[in-house]
Amino acid sequence: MEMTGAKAVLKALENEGVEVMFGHPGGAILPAYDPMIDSSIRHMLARHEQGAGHMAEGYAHATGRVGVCMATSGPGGTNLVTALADAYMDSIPVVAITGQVPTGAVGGDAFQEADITGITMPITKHNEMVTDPHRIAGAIREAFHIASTGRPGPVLVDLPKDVLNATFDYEPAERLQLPGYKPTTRGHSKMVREAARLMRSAERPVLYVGGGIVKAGGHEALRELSERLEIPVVTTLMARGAMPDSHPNHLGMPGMHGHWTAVTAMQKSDLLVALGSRFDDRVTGRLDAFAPDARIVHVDIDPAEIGKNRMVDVPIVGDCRVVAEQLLEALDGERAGVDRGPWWETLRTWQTQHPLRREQPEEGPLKPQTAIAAIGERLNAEGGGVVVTGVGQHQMWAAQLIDYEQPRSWINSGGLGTMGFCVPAAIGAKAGRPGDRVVAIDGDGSFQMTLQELATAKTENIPVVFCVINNGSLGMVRQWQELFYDERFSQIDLGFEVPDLTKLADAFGCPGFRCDDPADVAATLDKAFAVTDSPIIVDFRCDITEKVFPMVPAGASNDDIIESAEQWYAQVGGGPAGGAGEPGGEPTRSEIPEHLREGENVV
Ligand SMILES: Cc1ncc(C[n+]2csc(CCOP(=O)(O)OP(=O)(O)O)c2C)c(N)n1
Repeated sequence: MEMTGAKAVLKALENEGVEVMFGHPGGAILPAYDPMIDSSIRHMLARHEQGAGHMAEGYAHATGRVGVCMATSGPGGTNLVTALADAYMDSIPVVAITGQVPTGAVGGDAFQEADITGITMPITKHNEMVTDPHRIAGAIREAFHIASTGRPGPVLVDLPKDVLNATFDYEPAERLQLPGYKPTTRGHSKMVREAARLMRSAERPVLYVGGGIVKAGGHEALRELSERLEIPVVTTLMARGAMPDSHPNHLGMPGMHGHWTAVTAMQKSDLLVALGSRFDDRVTGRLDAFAPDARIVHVDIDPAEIGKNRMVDVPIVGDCRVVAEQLLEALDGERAGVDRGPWWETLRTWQTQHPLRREQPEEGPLKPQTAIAAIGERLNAEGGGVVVTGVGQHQMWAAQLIDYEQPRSWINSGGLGTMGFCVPAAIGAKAGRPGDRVVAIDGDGSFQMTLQELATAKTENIPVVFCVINNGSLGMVRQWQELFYDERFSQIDLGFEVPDLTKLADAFGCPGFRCDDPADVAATLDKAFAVTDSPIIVDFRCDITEKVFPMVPAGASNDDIIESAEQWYAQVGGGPAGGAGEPGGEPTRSEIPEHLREGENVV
């Protein structure tokens, strides 16, 4: 069939089952925006390409399908870069389509030319500039296949304008031409048997579960493994929801701001079964002091992950669901292993001795933890939904304090830690799951990085509840400056008033509410959740001085986990100089002991 390259792009996307995509037009991609008018695909017009990229991520994360974003050449493509890097770090399947200057102009510094395949080489799973229209269908087919199979990730297809404009005889891509690309999904049976043997015989095992289990749809097999072998589970920041928080075998989140019991169970374990987790430094703390007595079984679809950070005893390359099912099979009919009673007794004791702590004085100020926990309770009271966050303290509290019962009910930027992720990702999540409640919990700093996408939410009719945990500051940076920089607060004040979030809501045509009194939180959420036909903003004005605990200082060992400000100051001496809402004053702390100092690590 005769058609233009641009039409072929839309046709190829339709053939992949794309229903919605996110983008922003411009000169080089203009030809592809024309046939969109006649296409079944809904295009949502983002206000900034970074927003379009995060929307595609939010959509992919919430649905498990590939998210699609589109941008023009040059600045359009470079604006996508942060979102692509984010998707790469968190293994999110995204296909990005970019326009490019005509092939004859490539390399000549033409207007809006940028070498986007070169720029995104290290942050995409694969990318390609298509120089022949006959290749369009195949390139797009392969992009979807590569993005969604094996370890998922972003793929970029760059389309020069003359290729989009060319008329040619279109044929759909029948066969994939990827001879070298064959992800291994089944684990090696000998390794699986060996892993099963260790899992039966370990005295203090822990299932250390990462985002890979969610991507593989392995949550049911995980639960069965844990129940059958009585092995406790920890779920990383990327895996929240993979094991229900209400399940008694679930110890919560490990890592820098993880539950004390989850962190310590890993430290003291004699066997860690890592399922789709990557021994990230936020989980391991100082690597050479991490889980010193543990043998390691590491299951990952990406062979490059295995042994990357920690020596492995039993490496298993494969899909987490498939391997978990293989493990169940291997364990079938076997005698129960050792008595796990003493291990569970220890864990239960720790759980009672080391609960997450939070306090809320009746008279205020409103604690951010109070607002966040209330949002979670409100959401779970109506049967759950999807929580999306920005990056900072609010993200950690939302991971700690909200119960996640389902996979894909928690979306955040874990690997790259991208402020500005929340607003657009929440829009994408809601676009993919219009029947589910989507609540965005953002920091005032993160919110201000992409708040222009509220316009997209409004005009595309995406009713997300945007809760801003407004502490007037870059809270997480403030926390580090308080703890590690002698309370020398540098460049963290945002102020509570600029922008005035209720007026901002008004400007975007959304309802906006403010709440700064703990007594009003429930009523404010009732009002906010009653709005289902518009995006809505809630400005929770919170105590600026709160800190996220537990905390393993960056570069410290997990054995040095700190549970409260009191414990921190008892160890390092002194106390916080400023009162509530009053940063500053004379630093009173003595030198921080070396093992608790901030390492060469990032906030
Ligand atoms: C794009 C980007 N720039 C800078 C940072 C470093 N950073 C991490 S947390 C944080 C502060 C976040 O402030 P806010 O969004 O208000 O959340 P809070 O910590 O107050 O909850 C900063 C600046 C980052 N993660 N991402």
